[in-house]
Amino acid sequence: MIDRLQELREEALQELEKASSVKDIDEVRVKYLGKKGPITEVLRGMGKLSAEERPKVGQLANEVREDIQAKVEEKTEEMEAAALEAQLASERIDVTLPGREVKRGARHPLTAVIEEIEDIFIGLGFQVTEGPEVETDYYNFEALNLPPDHPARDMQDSFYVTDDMLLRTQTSPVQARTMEKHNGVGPVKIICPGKVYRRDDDDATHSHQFMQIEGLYVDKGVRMSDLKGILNTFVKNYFGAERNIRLRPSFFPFTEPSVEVDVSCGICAGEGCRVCKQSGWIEVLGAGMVHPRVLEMSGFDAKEYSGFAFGMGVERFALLKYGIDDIRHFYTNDIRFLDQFKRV
Ligand code: 2U9
Repeated sequence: MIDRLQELREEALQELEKASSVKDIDEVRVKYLGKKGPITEVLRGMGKLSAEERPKVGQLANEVREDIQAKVEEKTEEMEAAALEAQLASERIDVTLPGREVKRGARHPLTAVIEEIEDIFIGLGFQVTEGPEVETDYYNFEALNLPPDHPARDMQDSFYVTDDMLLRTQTSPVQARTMEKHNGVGPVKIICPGKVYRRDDDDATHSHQFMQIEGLYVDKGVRMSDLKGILNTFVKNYFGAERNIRLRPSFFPFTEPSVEVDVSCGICAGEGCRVCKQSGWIEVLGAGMVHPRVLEMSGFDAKEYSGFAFGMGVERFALLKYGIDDIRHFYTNDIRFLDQFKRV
């Protein structure tokens, strides 16, 4: 029995030495020290021994158990320490490495320009209003005093969806709808930014889809001088305090009188250069006093109320501010172009 116990100890210790995982170790422990294991079996046979041999075998059996148990613990600790070492090594952070760049997006330049213009007009008491891009013929043309035979209503110039519906050619229908909702009661003081569509061949200065911002102020006693004051303040805020405006007579079906608004050239300060084609002025806006017929059609009494309206192309404002030479850059989404607006 003594030989058998010593053999078992040798075997167990050898197997533990070979064990390569905590699971292996546990299997060896169960195999030798478990209730059905060989050592327990040896102890069960001790009844057959003489009184002299029994304590010796019992003592040795305890020693063997303790030796195996000690080795199990030693190996387990070793394994756990090695596993921890491996984990620490794999998770090591090199704090001296340079940081990874966080990719940052940028507002699209047209969005940046729209938001800047909105902020200026909000500061002047206007509210931002939006409306549908697919419009009825009524709101897009008729309510704006564009007679049925007006060239702008030509199928060749607009994108018609049905006989009566089209992609809006200007944001003016939003103003007409807003006036209608006011039921003839002022004030209406809004700006309407958004996409508009016209059948055009795309080139450096034209696009079949572009952005407009239009404004409308209707109340009792609104005058041309109010229009001039608001546009002067707006232009100085957007382009710079040193810039001036001038108004030239023009014609639009929805305003009477109508004007074209120029801003003094920022390159030559009015002296004349290539940018302003030697004139010292750059055309930036159309505007005028809302035609009485337009007021009436949207439910306002033109004897009581008057108003001014204006319109501008957002791309043009962006081109002028950032010195961009081709409107198509705004729509081709070349990342090298867009990246330049990260700080805008
Ligand atoms: C209502 C009444 C009047 C809006 C106006 C202009 C003049 C104008 C152009 C500028 C460049 C369009 O983008 S562009 O091609 N716009 O010249 N727009 S007055 O007048 C309105 C609008 C709505 C109810």
